[in-house]
Amino acid sequence: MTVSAILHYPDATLLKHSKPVKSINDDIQALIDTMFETMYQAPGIGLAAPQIGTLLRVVVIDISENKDAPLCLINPEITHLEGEADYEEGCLSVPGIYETVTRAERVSVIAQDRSGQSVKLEADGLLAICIQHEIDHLNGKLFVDYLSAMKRQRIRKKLLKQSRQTM
Ligand code: GNR
Ligand code: NI
Repeated sequence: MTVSAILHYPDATLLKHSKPVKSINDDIQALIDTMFETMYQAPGIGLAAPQIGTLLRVVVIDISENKDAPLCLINPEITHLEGEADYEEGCLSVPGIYETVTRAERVSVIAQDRSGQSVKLEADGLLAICIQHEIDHLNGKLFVDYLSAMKRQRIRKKLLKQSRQTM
């Protein structure tokens, strides 16, 4: 069992685009295990590989109360977006900051699961929000990118100050 350190905004790795997974080998299985461990320990409802410094298109999610519904999406792609929903979001890479973001209310997603099977998923509510948040991470985008430049700058300064204090 391995838990990784989670990178914090404005770490440059979080702004990079992740590469598709070509083959779901033992290294990818180990990455997925580490991602679940790291997410559950944090605790969070989702985690994308770039948050632990791996620029690959792998996402783990568990929005269940009892943390017994693990969902792993490899190379996820949104095929349909519908409606609009506001939700107060947080991010393990932007600790202590919560702001309202508007996203699609419903999404359809295609991906591979950890056994390499193609899966199609339709989601609404918190799961739809979380899927969009995690796929943004794979594209180097964070929820703070939806906020005003002024708010983002304030958050950036606050987190830079925090990281200096913990060095
Ligand atoms: O744990 C998390 N909670 C959360 C709450 C509202 C909207 C999105 C999220 S995802 C976040 C974990 C995380 O940072 N995933 O990338
Ligand atoms: Ni996040």
